Parts: sequence; structure tokens; C-alpha cells
Amino acid sequence: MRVVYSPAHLAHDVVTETVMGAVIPANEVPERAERIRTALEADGGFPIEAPTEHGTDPILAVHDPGLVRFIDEAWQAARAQSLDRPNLIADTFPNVRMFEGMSPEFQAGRPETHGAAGRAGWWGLDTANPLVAGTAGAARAAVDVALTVADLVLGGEHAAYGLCRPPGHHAARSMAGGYCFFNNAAIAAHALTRASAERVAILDVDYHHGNGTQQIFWRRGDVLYVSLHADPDRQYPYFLGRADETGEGEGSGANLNIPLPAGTTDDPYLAALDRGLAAIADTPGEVLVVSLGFDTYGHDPIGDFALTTAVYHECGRRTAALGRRLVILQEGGYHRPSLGANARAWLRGAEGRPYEPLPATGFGERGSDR
Ligand code: Q9C
Ligand code: ZN
Repeated sequence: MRVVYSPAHLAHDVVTETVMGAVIPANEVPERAERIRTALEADGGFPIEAPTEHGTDPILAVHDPGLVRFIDEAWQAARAQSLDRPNLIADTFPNVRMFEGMSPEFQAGRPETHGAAGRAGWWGLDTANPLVAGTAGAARAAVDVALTVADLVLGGEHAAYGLCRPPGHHAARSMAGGYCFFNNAAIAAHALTRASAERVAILDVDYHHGNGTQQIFWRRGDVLYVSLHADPDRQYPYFLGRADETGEGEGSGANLNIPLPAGTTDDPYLAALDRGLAAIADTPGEVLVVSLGFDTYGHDPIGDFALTTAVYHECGRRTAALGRRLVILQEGGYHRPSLGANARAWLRGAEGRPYEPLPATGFGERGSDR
């Protein structure tokens, strides 16, 4: 399977994040993508190529121009304001209740503020989303990776994988968040609808609900969004991801959320995956975008599922068995030692190749990976 990767992600070199007021070592770090790249190179069956540049238009087809401007300008603006920090992290967000009782027209007229901290809050969701000097370039390269994978599949590849970093599925039309800046999968899915005039499905198997992807396609009937994730009653992004969110207007019925309990193991997970795949099989379309996360793994530091490396091979196999062409894009997954083995297992499953774990990782064999 062909793999698209750009070293531009290395410049998004985040060191810390803030969780409930505490500064902790960042989870979403360059090592993640390098681990996956190294494992795929060692496999020998995954030729790696660079993305082609697609420019800003495909981003603007999905995102607010103000968000794009903010991401492009934020670091320089913070410097110009002498905000001498290793990264830009917002602390104040425009909670919808701040505007309670004020008309929608009045709310819509509230301006983006000028200062770096206020702007970061205006365009952000949470305090775990640090922006650094290289963020804009990396985020744009991740979009190019996703769009290049879409091009490969439109050009006849049955499946291809984009090693996107930073990830994308928490980024909404006008909002970054959850380690995400531009929504790589949504941008690719939208481009696919335009290129093929067919319906496109998105299967999101990151541990977290893809609130951004859901929001972008909420009123659209041409993109089906199906997500398996931790129940938002206990996990980020807390305020979306429930089973009763099914879309509105033209998008009514084109959103399927499957929230899962803490401790979810391989078998119940596969049953939930089958439910999601059945919903996709029920809708027309030839291309499936996969938002692929490995924070469902048993050792993930921020997840609470108990999946094994072996089950990722089966997940890839069942997903490919739908018979659709696959645009597979990397989202989360934070247990660095296992990321390479997990990605390799999923992708080999999707290709119909046997699991055959790599011996050197120390992770990935049944019995040692829980
Ligand atoms: N205490 C992705 O996997 N912080 N993003 C959660 C929970 C945000 C994860 C804090 C997690 C975002 C792409
Ligand atoms: Zn996640």
C-alpha cells in the first residue's frame, strides 16, 4: 500500500500541553509519526512518497477563512505582542452561555478580538491544543497529505494511507482543538464529493468522538459520518458524540455515533465496528475515508479501552471487506512504543496480508500488549 508522508510535521514540535490547569508533557508529539513511518519502512510493503501541494482553496471549502488566517498568523502575532512563551495556549473561550439571552444576530456580530490570547480562545475549543512556530506549516502539510491520498485513490489505487500529523477530526468549520488545526479527513471527504459527484462515507475509529467532522457534515446528505468512540459522558470532547445526534436537514440520518464504555475489549469493539460498517454498506458510494486512531489501544495513556494489536489487523480486514476504496488518514494514538505495530497491523489487514507481527518492537504479540 502506498503511504504519503511529509517531514513538515516535525516543525509542530510541541513539548507541553495543559490539562485541567496542569502543565504536562505533550501527548501529540513528532515521535508518533516517526514511529509509524519507521515500522512501515521496516515492513517493506509500504512505499512512502511526498504529498503534492494543493494550496488553500480545498481548506477554505471546509473551514472559515478567519480560522485559516488565525492559524497562519497566530505565532507571529503572539511574538509581536512579546508573549514570550514556548507555545500559545488559550485560557478563555467564548462559552455559548456568555451570550445567553442575546439575539443570534447580536451574537454573530461579536468581533474576534485583537490580542493573541483572545484570538486563540475565539478560534479554539480547549487548553490542550498548543500552537508553536511550525504549527501552520505542519497543519497545511497534513492537509496536503490527506488530499494526495485522495488523489491516489481517485487515480485508481484501491487504498492508500496518509500519515497525517497534526491530526484533524476535532477541528470544526471555525474551530481548532484536541491537537487538531485543519480537519484533514473532512477536507479530503469534501474534495472527494466534488471530484466524484458520489456520496462519501467517513468511518472514524479514533478513541475520541470526531466532533469537528460531525459538525462540518451535520446538514449534508452527501457525506455519511460514522464514529465509534468513548462515551462523551466520561471523555473529551464531552459535549458531542451521543447516540441521539443523527444530523439535521439534508443531513438527517447521515450521522451515526456509537459511544462505548470504559474497558471496551476486542470482541465488543468488533461488534460495534460491524454495526458501523453495516450502516456504511446501506448507503451508496464507492469511497470510504477512515479516520484511524490508535488511542483505543490497551496501553494508551489518555484512553480507557483495552484493544490489542491483533484486533487492529481484524479491524482493517473487516473495513476493507466492505469493498470500498479506502482513503486512510491518521488521527490520534499516544502510546508511542506500540504505534508502529498497530498501524502496520491495521494496514496489513486492510490489504489482506497476514498479521505477522514484527519481533523487534516488544509490542504487538498477544499476551504482551495489554
Ligand atoms: N483529560 C485526538 O486524539 N485532551 N485528540 C483530553 C482529557 C484532548 C485527543 C484531556 C484530547 C484530544 C486527535
Ligand atoms: Zn483521539
